[in-house]
Formats: sequence, structure tokens, C-alpha cells
Amino acid sequence: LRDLLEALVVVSEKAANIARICRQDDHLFGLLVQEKEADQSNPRFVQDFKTLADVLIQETVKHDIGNAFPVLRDKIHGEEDNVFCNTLGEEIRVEIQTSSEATAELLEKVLDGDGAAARLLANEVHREISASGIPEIPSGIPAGNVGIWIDPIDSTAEYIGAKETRTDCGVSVSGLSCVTVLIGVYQIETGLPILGIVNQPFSELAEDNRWRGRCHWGVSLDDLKLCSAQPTHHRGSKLVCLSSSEDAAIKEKLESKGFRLIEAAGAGYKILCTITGSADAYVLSKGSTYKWDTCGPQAVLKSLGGDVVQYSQALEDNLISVNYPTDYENKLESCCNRSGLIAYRDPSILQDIYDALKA
Ligand code: 2IP
Ligand code: CA
Ligand code: CA
Repeated sequence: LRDLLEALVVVSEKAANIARICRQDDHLFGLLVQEKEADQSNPRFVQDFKTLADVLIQETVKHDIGNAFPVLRDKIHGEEDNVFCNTLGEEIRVEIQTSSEATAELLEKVLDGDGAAARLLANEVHREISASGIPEIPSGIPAGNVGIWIDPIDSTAEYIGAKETRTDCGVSVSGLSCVTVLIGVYQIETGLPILGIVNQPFSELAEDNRWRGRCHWGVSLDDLKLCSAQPTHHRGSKLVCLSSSEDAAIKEKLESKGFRLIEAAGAGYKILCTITGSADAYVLSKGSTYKWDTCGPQAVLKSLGGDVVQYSQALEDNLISVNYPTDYENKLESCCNRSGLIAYRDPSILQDIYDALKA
């Protein structure tokens, strides 16, 4: 399990590098924000560079983890599909090759002959990275095996739009800090997450005007709980993160019971705030998140004694963890966390939340 954790931390760092370079390299950034008119662009090539960045990150995770752990190769799932269909109806499959040159060659085909962009991206995909601070873990990968969910970029809208809005309590409402790379490992037997990575590529803007990231991980398998994060308990009012699309009635109920509410972008980011202690909980009454949004961050919360439970069940005094089935036919339908969710770190907050919501 230690080797898997290390490999996932490393590949999440690669993912964060790809996300950062697409914003910090002038040439790639130009591609990222351009609005292509359909008739101007070459229909043979990928229309939309941001989708390529997403897919490339996901394929990098699949490639590196699949190579290091061949038994997991068929069990790695992600939000994105790696087959693009251009307007001529031709399929282009993005797959990581064995060398940087070969990956660049493939990317160049997808990128309308843009060799410079292809080489920059391929360099990051094949860069050697190491991780530090990964502890010994006295446990193997569970028998009966595991599955993996990847959200290569959560908060794509913030990744492109990036209007920084911070609050006085350390939670960002919008902007690059809401972008996360999410990787979660769940145990097939129980359907529950056991290992998770939440990598925040744009955690702080350093003096050299380059972004630095932060990587959080957690392991929660039976009694074994290990976490990279040291939650800092924030003082004052009980703080709950919500989606900007949350119902007014729910906001009113929480506010009337003394909760302070913050509408922050990104499902992964809202759980991250709950992990770090910037917030106490994330409440979502709707089915607007998916398995790839929650698997990684839920594992980290579990490693700290928290969890992500189903909202509608919780209101009936039924604590059911969000869980991860292995069969899914219609991806969007069966991967949806349909019952909404409540993410918390400290279980004692749950009662207050129920009391407010049921009032
Ligand atoms: C989205 C993204 C949105 C979030 C939604 C996620 O993922 O994180 O911000 O909505 O739940 O699925 P909200 O910000 O209202 O919580 P993606 O960017 O990967 O589509
Ligand atoms: Ca997402
Ligand atoms: Ca995404």
C-alpha cells in the first residue's frame, strides 16, 4: 500500500505540473483560453485545448499507475474519455507512449501540428518526479482488490476563468485555488474509499509569481489511519461550505442555527477545506457530484475520523457513507452521488447540521 500511495502522490504532482504549465507557459496559456470559432479551426484536430489538458492528465495517471501496478490497469476509471471525435467523425485516441518523443509526436497530431506545445506537455508527462515524507504502511493492497477514480481537473471553470475571490476565513470563493486533482482508491469488497489524494496545484502564488501547490493524502483501511494533513481548527462560527447553486431554504435553515455559510467553487475544494479545517462541513442537497469528485477527498476525510455521507439518508437519521459500486452502465447516471452529501471531519458537527436542516 505504501508503494501505491507513493506512486499516486508522484503522479498527482505530475498532474499538477501539467495543470500549472498550461497556465504559466504563454504559448500553452494562449491555447487554453482561446475561443475558437468553429469554422476557423481545423476540424481534424482537437477543438478544445482544455479538454486535452484534462484527458492528458487522466491518461498520465492511468499510464503510470497501470505500469507500476499491472493488476490495477483495468480498474482505473476517470471522468474523461480519451477518445476525441473531430467534426469529420474521425477518432483520435490520446494515449501516453513509452518515450517523451513518441508522446509529443502523438500530441502534435492532435494539436494541429503545434510541435512546441506537444513537446512542452510531453516533457511534463515523462518528467521523473519523486515524493518525500511517505511513511511505512504496515498493510498491503486489500485482497479482493481495489478500483481507482480520477478527476483530472476539478473546477474546470475556475481553471479557465480564474477570478480569485478570497474571504477573511481562508476559504476561496472562486479562482485557481479552487482547482484540485483528485485521485481515490476504493476497496471493491466494501465499496468504500481507502486511500486518497487531493492535490491543489495553485495553492499559493510565490514571490517569483509562480504558483506552488500542496498535496494532501490520507489512508483509511480498517483501523489504520494515516494523513498528511494537520487540520487547523478554525475559531469562531461554525463554517459550512455550499455550492452557489444550493437551495435558498437550506441556506436559511443553516444560517438561522448560527452557521456561517460560504459559497465556494469546486466539489473537491469544498471537501479540501473540510479536511484542512478551514471549514467544518460541506453540505450539498443535490446530486451534482460524481464518484470521481468524492472518492479521493472522502478517503482523506476518513483518515481524519470524518467521512462523506449521503445527504438525503442523513436527514432520516441514517448515516450511509457515499460508496463506490464497480458496475456502472450509463456513466453519468450511475456515477452520480444522487442523494447529495454532507462532508465532515469532526462527527460532532453532524448533529448540529441535522438539527438545523430538520427544523
Ligand atoms: C464540478 C466542479 C463544480 C462543482 C461540481 C463538480 O467538477 O467542481 O465546481 O459544482 O459539483 O462536479 P459547485 O462548484 O457548484 O460545487 P468539474 O469541474 O470537474 O466538472
Ligand atoms: Ca469534478
Ligand atoms: Ca473534471
